[in-house]
Amino acid sequence: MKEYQKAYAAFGVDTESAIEALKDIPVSIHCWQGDDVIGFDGAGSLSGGIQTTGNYMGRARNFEELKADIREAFSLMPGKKRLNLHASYAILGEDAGKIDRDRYTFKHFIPWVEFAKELGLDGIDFNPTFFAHPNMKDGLTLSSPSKSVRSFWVEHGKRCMEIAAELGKAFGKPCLVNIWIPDGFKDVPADRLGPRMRLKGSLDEILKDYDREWVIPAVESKVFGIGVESYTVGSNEFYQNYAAKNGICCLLDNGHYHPLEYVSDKIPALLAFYDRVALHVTRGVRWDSDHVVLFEDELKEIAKEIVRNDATKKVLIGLDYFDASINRIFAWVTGQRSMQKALLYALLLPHDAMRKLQDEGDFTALMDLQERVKTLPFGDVWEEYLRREGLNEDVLARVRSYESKVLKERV
Ligand code: RNT
Ligand code: ZN
Repeated sequence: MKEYQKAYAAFGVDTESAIEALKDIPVSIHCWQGDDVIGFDGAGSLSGGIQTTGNYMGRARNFEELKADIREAFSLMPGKKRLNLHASYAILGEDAGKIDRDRYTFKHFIPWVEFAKELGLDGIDFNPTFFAHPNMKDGLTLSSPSKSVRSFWVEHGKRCMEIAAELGKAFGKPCLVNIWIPDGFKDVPADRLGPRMRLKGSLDEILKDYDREWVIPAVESKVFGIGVESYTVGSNEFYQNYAAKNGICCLLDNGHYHPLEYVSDKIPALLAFYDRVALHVTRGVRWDSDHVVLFEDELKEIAKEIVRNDATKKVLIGLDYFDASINRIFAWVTGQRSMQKALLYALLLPHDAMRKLQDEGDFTALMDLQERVKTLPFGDVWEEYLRREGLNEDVLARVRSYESKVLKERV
């Protein structure tokens, strides 16, 4: 037995089974860290309640560059990976400039399927893109008072459900389709119910008829966004009730709540009612800042809730952050590795023993145990996991070399 194995065994924890379990938990990695959420379908810049900040060199400007960066970034990421795509990353080819988002089809995503298969990924998840588009009227999409604006976005939503069904079939694994809209108001609204009723109607239309075998629809709430500080149509209460009543999934983005509300606490609340809960793991700093995910306390708590509730198949883990102020590939890898670290950390805790102490009311011994396990040689297990995945901690050197060979040429 190695030293670290002995240290964990003293607490009844088997490091081998933790490492094995980690290899099997898929994490869906967002394509949009590579290009500051801009996409390929002509928007050119971001609008609608989200913002990337920073101007680091080397942003991927087209499919070829984004593929090259994903290849590089994913090669440095351990574990089971899915790719999370937005509709705005359609490969339109000769349809460019001729069709809009209400007419995208699976065809426009086949090159992504081929790429994901080449990388040996577990599947693709999908998102309609309800932002960065001229058909957002007064910042509204599915909740717009204009029938024609709403119809355009409803059609987009429907197309995305169809595309997702094909994506699911292509990998033999269901595809998560996450609906997030930026709709809201900067200042005091005159009507809070109207927009929500219109959103409800639009969602009903999008979800009227979809492939239940291959598509998992989810709705993502938000407390506020840049430029929509006073009111968000798709609030937490709205979507949680919508999801519950319509048998779909809630997606919790941990940057989308008041700073003292914790997604780690919301996961078990939802697991009491839902078969599945989807996540956008990010790191909020004051507002929904989408900072790179780091190995921090709340991330550990989130991972604990997934692991100790035996919910690694029920909680669909996706990442959602975008930092343009540092090397984007480093940002990508660091966030994904932090998620993996947190899951491993949680897999290495003596949950049964801790639960027993809680149930027995021995909170003194519980505090003792919770504090003692914090200084176990976690880093040694992590390194061993990386080694078995053919990796090591030397991400920065690889990234620096890619930067000077590839990214510096992008001017
Ligand atoms: C925005 C939401 C949403 C987006 C992505 C690009 O606040 O978090 O999930 O970040 O869809
Ligand atoms: Zn999100």
